[in-house]
Amino acid sequence: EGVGPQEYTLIKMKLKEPYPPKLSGLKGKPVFLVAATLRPETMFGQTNCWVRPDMKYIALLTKSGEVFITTRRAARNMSYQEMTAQNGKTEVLLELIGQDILGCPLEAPLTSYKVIYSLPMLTIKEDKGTGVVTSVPSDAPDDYAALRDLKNKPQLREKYGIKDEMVLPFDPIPIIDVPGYGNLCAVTACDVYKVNSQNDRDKLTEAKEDTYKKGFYEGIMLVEEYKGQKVQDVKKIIQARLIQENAALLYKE
Ligand code: A2H
Repeated sequence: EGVGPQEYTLIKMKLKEPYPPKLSGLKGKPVFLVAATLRPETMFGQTNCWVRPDMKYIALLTKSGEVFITTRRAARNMSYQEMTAQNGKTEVLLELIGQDILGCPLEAPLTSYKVIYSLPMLTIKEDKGTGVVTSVPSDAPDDYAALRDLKNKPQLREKYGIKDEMVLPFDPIPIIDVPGYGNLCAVTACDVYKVNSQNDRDKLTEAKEDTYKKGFYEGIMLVEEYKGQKVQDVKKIIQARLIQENAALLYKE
């Protein structure tokens, strides 16, 4: 990929108790699904979290005593970035697969939905970020396509044990205006590039590149606190705010 390391914002999404059976041994401990994002300023628009049902994850003990759900690969990177209990060593509390943590209620920072759910996305890569992805369907074409698939396909929900109420009430939230593309630019882009499902990889790549550039260079914030400000000008400010509120961390790979 790129030349130097890529810096991500790790968003902490708090798992609500009671935990699913596989995680019952973690009862009483603070557990977070942690998602690597390039767009911290879009966290106002989170509608759900994505995990890949067949992918392996671990529960990692961090030095602050919190438990992070992530891939082993990312946990290793975290240990070099002084996030784990003993510097340089990863303390693994348990191993699981995505299926074990699907349909779980979560509290995520900044979004107007009080509780969101972990849902299946089949295109998550094992060698990027934490393997957990936060979903912002207003501004990320991949997220919009995958959420629309789940909304339109009852059999897909059924296959993964996802209840209607974890998906159907969650609509994209207008958080950024892109002149000419409107206030739900991922929805517009999926339309323009004729994306039919999350498996339309080539079209999604085009839609993603287009919206990513437009969002960054031309996007104007719509959310109350940052209304009228450019995405470029508030991105770092919102990232710093999330970190300061202990809702996020910096992570490189
Ligand atoms: B982004 P890059 Cl609003 N597999 O966050 C697939 N996708 C992954 C991933 C994985 N293992 N880990 C992270 N990602 C996603 C927000 C967002 C993102 C918006 C718009 C565009 C966008 C909300 N989802 O990314 O290959 C995460 O989604 C477009 C590039 O390192 C992360 O940021 O460039 C982004 O891909 C990192 O991808």
